[in-house]
Amino acid sequence: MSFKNEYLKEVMDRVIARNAGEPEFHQAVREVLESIEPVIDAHPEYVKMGIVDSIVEPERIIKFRVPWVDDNGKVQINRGFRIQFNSAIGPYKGGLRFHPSVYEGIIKFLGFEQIFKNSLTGLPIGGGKGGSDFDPKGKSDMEVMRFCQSFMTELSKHIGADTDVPAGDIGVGGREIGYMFGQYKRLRNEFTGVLTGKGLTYGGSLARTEATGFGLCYFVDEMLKDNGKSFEGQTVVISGSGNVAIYAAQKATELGGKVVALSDSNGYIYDKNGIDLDAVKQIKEVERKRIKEYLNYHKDAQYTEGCSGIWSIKCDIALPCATQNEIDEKSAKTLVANGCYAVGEGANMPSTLEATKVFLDNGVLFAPAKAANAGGVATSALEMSQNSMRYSWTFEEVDAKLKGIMQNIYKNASSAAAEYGMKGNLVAGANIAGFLKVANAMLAHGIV
Ligand code: NDP
Ligand code: 2IT
Repeated sequence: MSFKNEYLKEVMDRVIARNAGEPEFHQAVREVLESIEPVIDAHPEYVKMGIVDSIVEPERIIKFRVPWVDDNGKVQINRGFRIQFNSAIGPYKGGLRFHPSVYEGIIKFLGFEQIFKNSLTGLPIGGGKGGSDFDPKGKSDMEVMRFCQSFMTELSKHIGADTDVPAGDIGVGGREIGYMFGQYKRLRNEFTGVLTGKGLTYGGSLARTEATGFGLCYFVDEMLKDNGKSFEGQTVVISGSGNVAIYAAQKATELGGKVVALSDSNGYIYDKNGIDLDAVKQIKEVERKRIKEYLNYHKDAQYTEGCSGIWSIKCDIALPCATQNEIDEKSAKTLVANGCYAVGEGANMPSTLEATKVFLDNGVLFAPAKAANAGGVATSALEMSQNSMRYSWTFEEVDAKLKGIMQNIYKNASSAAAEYGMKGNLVAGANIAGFLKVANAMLAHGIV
């Protein structure tokens, strides 16, 4: 796709030249810049003050060596990253990803997305992201602990409850957050809300574990209702079987949907009777095993190797909750051909630009990641509030706030789309609504 606005085209070209070899970052920037074209046309002050040039350039990139000793006494070296992308509306906020595919371009794309997502929550949080190419799979608890301690030894110099507050993402859950929090507390001799997603015994928020998946379903439910539909009686396919996928499956089921498939990076399971989530939680959360083990619980379910085949299962609603670019143009066309009429993105950027176009061109109700998965970080911000107050809300209180936030994001994204002449296009609406708040804060701060 090309830009009609010459200035945006120049910004895009500069981003590609300056961030060579980082296609995921280019993709994330392209989607936002295309969406905000009518805003830029209408607001010359953003161009004059260099707002778009600034917003695509991280405020700070921290990159460091992470040495640790494995169970055989051998020294291992990984790379650590924290990208503090934008602090116009609050302290940097965003997760840490531990996965072998992590490199600077992945963290940059995630950090960039986080700016707009966090803005959409309506809460005072800026955008950041971090992680490492460390692979927690197959490591012992003690190896994971030593890695997390080493990672935090460096990261602790750059974060703080009012500066930058990391959380989880792929490969980083309660266990990792606990080890990192323990190390931060020891190094700094302070007990503050420097990380979110903490355990409930040491400052975590009720409903944070469930928040991204629940929030995704609250958002999709809102979108369905606005179009005269609901989850009731619908067949739902969900990719992934991690934190986001499990709680999306739980809420989709509570709302009356039938979830028939889940996956991991090896393959996917199909259970025509509806997935047994207790079995999945036992396999994934307790035993940390592969989704294939589901067959030991349900002999009549089917397992297929390879993850992209999951999109060939006939469904009404698809919720990609694994990773970036997991739905390409071909998978999108298959979903549409099989009658899928709604897609809610739980993962970050799970649809390629081409796949997104297929959904939008075919009138699929499409809930884009920035808006639809913002419930996780929103609840992280609620955890920060509770930590500041030294107080905890009940599960019901946090869940009700989360639901209200997701309904508000839907309202704001759909009205921004309508205001700029793209009614029903939530990709454009979310990007525009997220951008405006940050851009106006940046204007107010002057050139900084
Ligand atoms: P988890 O680590 O808990 O689970 C990730 C799941 O996705 C696993 O089933 C994993 O399979 C699968 N997966 C990961 N990478 C790949 C890959 N390259 N190919 C195929 N499958 C893959 O992570 P989360 O559930 O927390 O995160 C899932 C997505 O949601 C990510 O895109 C994340 O950025 C996004 N997200 C997470 C939020 C949160 O609060 N946790 C908030 C908002 C978005 P396997 O076990 O085989 O690796
Ligand atoms: O992508 C995301 O929004 C997250 N991984 C959650 C970030 C957070 O700070 O809770």
